[in-house]
Amino acid sequence: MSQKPKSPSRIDFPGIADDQATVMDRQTERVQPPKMYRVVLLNDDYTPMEFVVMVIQEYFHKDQESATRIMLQVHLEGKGVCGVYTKDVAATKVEQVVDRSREAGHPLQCTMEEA
Ligand code: TYC
Repeated sequence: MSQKPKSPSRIDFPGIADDQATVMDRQTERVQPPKMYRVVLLNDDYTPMEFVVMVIQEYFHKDQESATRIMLQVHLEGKGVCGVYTKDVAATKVEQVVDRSREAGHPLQCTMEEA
């Protein structure tokens, strides 16, 4: 058999005649960039500064200088952004930071907010 293959730009839907088919608007087919989320540390009076710097280095891949700058921003202004990620990645970071802090006996708070 040497049938010409169907054009890839058309799809047959069983039971729907061609003249009843609705074609999606081109724009609605476009993939949207994912929403992004800031992972934020909050200040408290008890978590040691060195622990916060270590957390920022370990989970957000900052060098000592950037980590110290972010920690001081949180300490002086109440909160600071450690990074911006897709939803799942941000949620995982929040969980890891909170778990690590509780294991160490510190009340450090970490949250995410839509960017
Ligand atoms: N304020 C804390 C202290 O004086 C340090 C600290 C910084 C705590 C940042 C939390 O997210 C934080 N030991």
